[in-house]
Amino acid sequence: MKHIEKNFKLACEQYAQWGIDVEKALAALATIPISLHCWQGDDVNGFEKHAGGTSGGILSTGNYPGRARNPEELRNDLDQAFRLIPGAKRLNLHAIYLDADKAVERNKIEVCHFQSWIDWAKQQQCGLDFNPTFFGHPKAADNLTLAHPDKKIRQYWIEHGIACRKISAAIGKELGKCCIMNTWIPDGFKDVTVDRAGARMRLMESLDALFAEKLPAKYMRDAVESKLFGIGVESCTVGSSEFYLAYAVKNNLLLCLDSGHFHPTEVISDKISSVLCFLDEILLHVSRPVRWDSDHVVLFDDELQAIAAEIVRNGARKVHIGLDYFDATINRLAAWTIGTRNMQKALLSALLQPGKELAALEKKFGNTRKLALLEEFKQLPLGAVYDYFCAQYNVPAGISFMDEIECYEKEVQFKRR
Ligand code: RNT
Ligand code: ZN
Repeated sequence: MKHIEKNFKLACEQYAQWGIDVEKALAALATIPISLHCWQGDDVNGFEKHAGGTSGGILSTGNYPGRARNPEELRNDLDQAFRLIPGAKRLNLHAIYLDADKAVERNKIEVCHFQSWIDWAKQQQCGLDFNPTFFGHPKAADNLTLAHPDKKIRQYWIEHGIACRKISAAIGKELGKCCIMNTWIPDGFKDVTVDRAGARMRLMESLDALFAEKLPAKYMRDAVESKLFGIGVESCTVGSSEFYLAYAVKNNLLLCLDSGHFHPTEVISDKISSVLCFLDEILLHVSRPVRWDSDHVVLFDDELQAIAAEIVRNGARKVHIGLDYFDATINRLAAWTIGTRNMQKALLSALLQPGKELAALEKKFGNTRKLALLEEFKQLPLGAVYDYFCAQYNVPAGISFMDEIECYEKEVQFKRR
């Protein structure tokens, strides 16, 4: 504790030499919530009483012991993760994480099936986000849902989407915190596809029906998420980037940019400022692709720092930050903790940059000094400031969160086998 304060003071002095107010940066960081994705805790299985599991082109690999098997275990794990992550947090739920004692058809789910999550969120004083689940279901077996050629199947999934929007609005109302609902569907084709236009027109019609009812923006907002390809849908993804970009702009929805859903050298950090020219708000799924959309735990790497810098430069309130990865080869709680803390460190690093000075240099073609300054800031003591942020929230600083995780897995998670 003592050394954290000592290092923090030294760090403040170093940043002050560049005119940076560290306290101000920390106060700003504290207001930026990060939405933790519930699905890291159980490898995207969910708690439906019938079938379930992933499919739909996404895949969680690994068999690290201790996966949460029911809502209560998942909430216990989240409680523990929340104790290890400072700052503002939200929880992102998927429809398959319902808490019901019997099987409920997906087009029949209601807010009562999520009451235990709402109660938990109240306890945590955090907001909830929501996702309809269009995968892991017999009616999604063809990897086609809202774009399915069979009208009855399309109708089933439209009804699921509508049910989820109502749930999202009810959640937002009850918590007094707006709930972002993100729609991602797996729809696509494995091989040479001839009627791409037909599939996309069907998707557009289904979405129009799904989003037809206006719901109060105060309680819920809709986002749509594109994708490049998935396992088994390598040749055509109906909800492509161009499709959803146009659909979001036309219908004034949020666009969700997932960092794993683009060509390997294409980055979402460059897209943020482009889409914000046309949309008021966007949603991010911060993930890490390794060779493909592999959903690895988010690292403190160049792209994460670039994403965070763009969020800070474009106004943090316009960008909702969600995480989206699932790694079952390591402790799942550590996966949440490491990824979320990395996101915060990247935001903090951006908040501690001399933004105005850098922009001014760029404007007058002072590119050499700009580059030198950006590189200089890489060696300022960011870690000392982040440790202090943890201490402010009474959260373990540095690597010490791992001691708690190792203790928790021994006492709780490993006993689940
Ligand atoms: C899939 C999308 C989607 C899912 C979650 C579980 O490629 O990224 O966001 O990961 O809805
Ligand atoms: Zn995603």
